[in-house]
Amino acid sequence: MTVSEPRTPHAVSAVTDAGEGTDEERALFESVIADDKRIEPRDWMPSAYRRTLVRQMSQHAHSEIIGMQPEANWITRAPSLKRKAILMAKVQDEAGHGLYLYSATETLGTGRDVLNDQLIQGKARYSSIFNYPAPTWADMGAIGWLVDGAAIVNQVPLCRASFGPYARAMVRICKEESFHQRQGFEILLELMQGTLAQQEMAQDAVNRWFAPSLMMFGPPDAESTNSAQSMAWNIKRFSNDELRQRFVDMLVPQAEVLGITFPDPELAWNEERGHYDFGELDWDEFAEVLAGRGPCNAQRLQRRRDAHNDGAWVREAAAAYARKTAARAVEGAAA
Ligand code: FAQ
Repeated sequence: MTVSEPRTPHAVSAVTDAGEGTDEERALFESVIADDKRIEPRDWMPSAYRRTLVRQMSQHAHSEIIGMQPEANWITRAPSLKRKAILMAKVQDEAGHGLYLYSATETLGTGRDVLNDQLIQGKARYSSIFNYPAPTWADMGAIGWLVDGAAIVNQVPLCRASFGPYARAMVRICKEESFHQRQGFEILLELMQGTLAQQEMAQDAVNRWFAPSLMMFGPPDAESTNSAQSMAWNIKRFSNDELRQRFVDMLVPQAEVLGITFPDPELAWNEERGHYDFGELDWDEFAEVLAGRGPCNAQRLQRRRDAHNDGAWVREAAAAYARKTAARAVEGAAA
């Protein structure tokens, strides 16, 4: 099997709890999945399918929102007006992605207030990658090229996810991520054509973001607890390791254009496999980051909590306005 072909999706049954729903509802759900069609919010679905979607989609939404922080820090320090405008547009796009994804998750019956509470109370996951620092301008290039690059490779197959609102949200998100990746590549290209100090700054940023960006695809397949079921439901189309391999194969020729190297002595073309081999990642580090002990976990969450608290007056004002408008409508109807 090549990595460009989806795996046969039905290694695990689509309906996991035979006690749920009527025979007809279960059969309809099974046939929609088997025919690779879309489940929509009003359709019957197994509660485990709903839970998995809420988990994955909300984690994804949280990642977009927390993911604004490393780059937002650089808006005031971007080296030119052009770079500032581009970076602002990108960070704004990430906020938009978070909003589409929270809205799509709400169609499954879990409100955004609940999801937001889970995030600020530290009970929800978001992507490991956003717990690393971005100390130099070159980090903006490395994030765009590597982080958005990994996001695209992971997310293009999600445009065909079996849940309609998620799949449709992903189409627009992926288009915007392609622009993000290119702007990151272009920042690095400019630095690599600059002074020695600029070249070193670009190389240093890539050295720091390379392995964490490969970890974005999740644990190795053997340790991926959710993959088999998510693939049976046509939510995931490729395994974590398949997508990681695809990403490495895509990056190496791009790195050659940039004149940048990766900090992996085992990275080499394997003629027999038709893919690049690469070294084992530090899965202990990944576990530490997931456990909340990465370099910036505490800082990222605190910043999100502060932003939420700072926004209290906006929520109160909006609620007061809604109450006033509703009361006026009642008065108007009575008059
Ligand atoms: N970080 O069984 P699997 C972006 C957890 S958006 C943290 O393999 P699954 C755009 C996983 O949740 C980036 N946790 O899980 C941007 C599970 O724990 P749970 C976000 C991770 O769901 C760019 C456990 O490990 N993208 O970058 C990670 O089948 C620049 C076992 O793992 C998405 O969310 C991780 N890296 O596969 C924004 C894409 N990996 O929940 C701003 C949608 C795994 O059972 C600036 N999500 N875990 O407690 C997915 O495709 C999947 O959820 C995976 C994980 C592939 C992330």
